[in-house]
Formats: sequence, C-alpha cells, structure tokens
Amino acid sequence: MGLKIMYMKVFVQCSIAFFLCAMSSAQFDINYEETEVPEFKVPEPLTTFSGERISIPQEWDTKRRPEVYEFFERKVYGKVPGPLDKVTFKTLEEGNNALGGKALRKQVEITLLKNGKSIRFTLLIYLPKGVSYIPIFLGYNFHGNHTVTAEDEVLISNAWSMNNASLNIDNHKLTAASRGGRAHRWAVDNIIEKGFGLATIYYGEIDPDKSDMNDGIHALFYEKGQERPKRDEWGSLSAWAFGYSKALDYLLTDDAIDPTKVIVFGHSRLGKAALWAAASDQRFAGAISNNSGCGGAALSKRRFGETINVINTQFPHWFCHNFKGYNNNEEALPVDQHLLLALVAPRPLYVASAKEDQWADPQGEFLSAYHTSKVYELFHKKGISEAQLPEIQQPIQNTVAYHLRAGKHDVTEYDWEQYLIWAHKMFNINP
Ligand code: GTR
Repeated sequence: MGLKIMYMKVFVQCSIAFFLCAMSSAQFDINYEETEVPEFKVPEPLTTFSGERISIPQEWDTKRRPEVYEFFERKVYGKVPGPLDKVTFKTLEEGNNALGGKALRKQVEITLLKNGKSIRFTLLIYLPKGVSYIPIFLGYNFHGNHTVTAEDEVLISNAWSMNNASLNIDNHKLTAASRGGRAHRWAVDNIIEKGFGLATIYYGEIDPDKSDMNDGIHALFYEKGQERPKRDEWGSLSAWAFGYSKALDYLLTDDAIDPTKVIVFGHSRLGKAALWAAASDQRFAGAISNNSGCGGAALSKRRFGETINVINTQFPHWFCHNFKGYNNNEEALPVDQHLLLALVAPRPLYVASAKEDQWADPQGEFLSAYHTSKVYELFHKKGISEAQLPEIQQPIQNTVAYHLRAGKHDVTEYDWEQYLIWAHKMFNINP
C-alpha cells in the first residue's frame, strides 16, 4: 500500500512539474528552433560601453571589467546593501572515519549578524585523509546536506524546503526520509579518491527559494518598515552568491584546505549563483557552471528556451527588480552572459550542458564560453577557439572548458569525472 501511495505522489508531482513546464511553454511563446533565433549582435567583450578598444589586461581590469561588473550588479543580480556586522564560525561535528574510513567530515555552523539580527547555515565538509593543503569544490545543494551522502551523522536543516515527492519532502520540512537522496549528483567518493575535498550548504538556509523577501538574509539589512530590496539591490541569486562568499570566509581559515584552490560549483539555478559568486569574489580560484541556462551561462539575446521574461515571471525573486526592464527586451541589453563569464577571467571556468536540456539552451551556453574566450586570450589563457558546438562527450578542457553531455538536466558521474580531470590539470594537483 505504502509503495502505491508513494508512486501516486511521484506521479502527481511529475504531472504538476510537466503541467508547469507545459503551462510555461503554453503561457509563454518558447522557441526551440535554431532557425527562429533572432538576428543579434554579441556585445564586443573588448570594447567599452563608450567604444574604447581594450588591448591589454591592465585595461580590462581598470576600464572594461568595472563597468561590466557594475552593470550586472545594478541591473541583473542586484547589489549587496552593505557589510555584515559580524560572522562567526562554530564546529558542530567532526568525524575521522567518514565515507567508510577514507575521509574526514566536518560540519561548521556559520552565523551572519546584522542590525542585531542573524541567520545561520551549516557547511558540510568532506576531506581526503592523509593529505594537507587540499583543493576543494564548494557547492550548494537543493534539498539539504543530508541528501548529499547517506551518513547518519549529517545534520538535517530545519529551514523551509520546496516539497519533493521523489525525496519524500512534505510540508516543506526536511527529514531523514530523504537521507542520501541526491548522492548521485555529488560523486563524493570519486572527489575524495582524486584528492579533492567537497563542501556543501543547503541554499534554503541563506534564503528560502520563494518570492518572500522577508524570510532570509535580505531582512537582516532592511531599514525600518522596509519589506523588500530596492530596485538595484540583491535578489535571491545574489543572496546565494553572497552565502558562497561567507562560506569561503570559513574555508580560508581552515588549515587543511588550500586557500588558493577553492572552486565554486553550481547546478542550474545554483550554477547562476556560482557564476555571480565567482564574478563578485575573486578569491574563488575557479568556477563550474553545470546546466545553468538562462541568467547563468546561456546568451539571453538568443531567446532560445527559457527567456528573461519567463524567468522573471516564474521566479520574480531571483534577480533584482531592474532586470524586469529587459523582459521581452533583450536587444536593449548592453551586455550578455558571455560577459558574466568574462568576470571570472583569467581564472579557470568550466561550462557544461546536457543535450536534452534545451530549456537551458546548450548552444547558448557554449557560445557564451566561446565569446568569453577573447578575454581569456587577452590574459594568454587558452579558451575555446571554434564556434562549432562540440559533439556529445567530446570535452574541451582548456582554461575555459566546455562539454555537452548526453541526457537530461542533472549532475552526473560523467560531469564530475570531467571536472576532476580538468581541475587536476588547471590547479596542477598530483593525482
Ligand atoms: C527551472 C528554471 C531554470 C533552472 C532550473 C533549476 O525551473 O526555469 O532556470 O534554474 O529550474 O534550477 O533546476
């Protein structure tokens, strides 16, 4: 009987998801035809808004990068209103024989204080044993740290969560019923065996993913009577990016971790946040965008799959208010997402797509990586030189890297296998 009810729930959930996508496709005129992609000019990375050519790295750093950053900060993701009053770290748990004895586990509570108010989030860290100065991937998870591995010691967050029948998440409450439920997305054993660490946080602890701007970090910064950020102030993606930076603050204090090798990773909406985190915080050594799509790696001006109008309508809390001015108005944008990627330069950057994930526009994600390569080449870093989308499972592993994987919108063993090969190369880590 229990199994029957569970299948019924999954069926209902999938049909709702399908209905929502169909709804959005129905509600919005979604284009999946390459022939229907409008004519558009990709903003020239090495020409300033006032038309000045950039020819040396120093000019990129002092002229072009600041104006591009400021545009994304005030018109797309939104600026962080100000500094925190205090950040504290407290180790909640440590295990010396994690993952069957091959890893160390740490759970660190990070508290952010502002105006007498605070939020807390927990960083779950796995490190290989017997190695020091460990390079590490930092990534948010969608459904709680306890879903990343099946270890009973992993603490369960009491923050609000989206319901998810396939993970037995009901009433927006995280429970042990979903322990290890997303382990397939994290390849923890492989990461540890290859000499890397993994740090993860449940993104809902920074700001629950719903269009209520009073239940997360935003409210710490509000002035009396304020209920939402100002037009150019941070949406949830920028808040999650800020959370990545505060987690980095802790990782840089941990002697076991190599402070010059913290790579920020994100899947889908959390890939958008990871790219903005790396753009905003140059202490990150590199960035990985896994199927980040619209408002992440994909070029918006192609209007292929999810568009700015669709994403701002379906997720009005993700970007800053000003970004709504570009709904169905992509031609007015003086930038596109290849310039977001360029804000990571010259640090290593990996963009990955999935063939069946047309909603995220794999061609648009690839072309962004191709166009951003001009900036990397200015720094004598190897990017992507051909504008031709590579075949499936034919990764390009340069400082700007790209692969197109078979299959759906997800994070797979194949993705992590490529990221590990690339990170070894980029960060000269001896296997
Ligand atoms: C979809 C959204 C995408 C992407 C994805 C995800 O609903 O349209 O932009 O963010 O969610 O995060 O899984």
